[in-house]
Amino acid sequence: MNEIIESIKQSTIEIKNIIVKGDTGKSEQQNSTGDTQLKLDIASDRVIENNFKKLASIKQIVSEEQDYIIDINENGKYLIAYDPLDGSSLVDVNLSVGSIYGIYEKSFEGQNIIGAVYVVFGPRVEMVVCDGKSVKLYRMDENKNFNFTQDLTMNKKGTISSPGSTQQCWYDNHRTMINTMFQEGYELSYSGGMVPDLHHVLLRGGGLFSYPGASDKPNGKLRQLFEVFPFAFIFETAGGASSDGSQSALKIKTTHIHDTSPCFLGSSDEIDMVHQYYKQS
Ligand code: AFP
Repeated sequence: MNEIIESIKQSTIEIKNIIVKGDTGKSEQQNSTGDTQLKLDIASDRVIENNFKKLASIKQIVSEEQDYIIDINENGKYLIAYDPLDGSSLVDVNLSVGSIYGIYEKSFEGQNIIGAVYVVFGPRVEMVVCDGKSVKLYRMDENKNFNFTQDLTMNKKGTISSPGSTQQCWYDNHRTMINTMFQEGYELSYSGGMVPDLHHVLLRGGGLFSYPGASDKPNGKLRQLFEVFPFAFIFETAGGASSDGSQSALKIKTTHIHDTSPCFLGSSDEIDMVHQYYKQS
C-alpha cells in the first residue's frame, strides 16, 4: 500500500497548486449524482487518475466525479474509490476542503475496505492514513514533505455535534436527538465540508457528525464508497464508531457505486445514543 500513499502525496501537492491558482468556476458538466462539476473537481480528478494509472498494484479505480469504474491493471491487488475534492463548492468562500480515498480488496463494498486516507486542504495541508490497525496524522511542511505528527484515537464520549442535512427536513426523532445534545452542552461545529468537519471531531477526541436521511433525501446525501465507508473505517479504527442509523456503516450493502446512505460518525457513546433514538422511531 506504500506506493498508493506516495501517489496520494504527489496528487495532494498538485491539487494544492490547483486550488491556489485554479479557476473556481463551474464547468458545463454534471457528475453521476447530478452535481454541476466545478473546474476544480475535474482538474483534481484528472491529477489523481493520472497518478494512480502508473501503479502496478492497482486493479481498478472509481471517482465520485466519473460514472464508471476504470480498469488499471488486471493483476493489481487494490481497488480505490476516491472523492477528488470534497466540498469543492466551499473553495470560492475560502473554507477548508478535502480529498477522500477508500482502498478496497476484491470489490467496492464496506466489508472489503482495507485502507482509507483523507487530506485536509486548510490553513495547513494534513493527511490522515488508516490501515485498520492505527490512524496516523501527517503534516506537509514547506518542502512538501509529509511529517508524522501523532496517532489519532477517540474518547468514549465527546463534546462536538456536527449536524448536517436540511434542518426543516429532519424527521422528529433526529431533531429531538440533536436538540437534546445541545441542551446537554455539546459544541456546534459545522462548515458544510465533510472532511474538515470530521477532522475536527476526530482531533478533538470525539462527539457526533450526522448526515441523516430526511424528507428531502431519505437515503442521505453522502456517498457510500467515496465518503461514508472511508470515514467509517477510520473512526472505527480510532476507537469510535459509525452507523447508518441501525448498524455499522461498513455493513451497508452497496447496489450501485454511487449509492448514498444516512451517515453517523463519532464516539461510541454518541453512536449508541443514535441507535436509541432511531430504534424508537
Ligand atoms: P459538495 O462536494 O457538493 O460541496 O458537497 C459536500 C458534501 O458532500 C460534504 O462534504 C458535506 O458534508 C455535505 O455535502 C454538506 O451538505 P449540505 O450542504 O447539505 O449540508
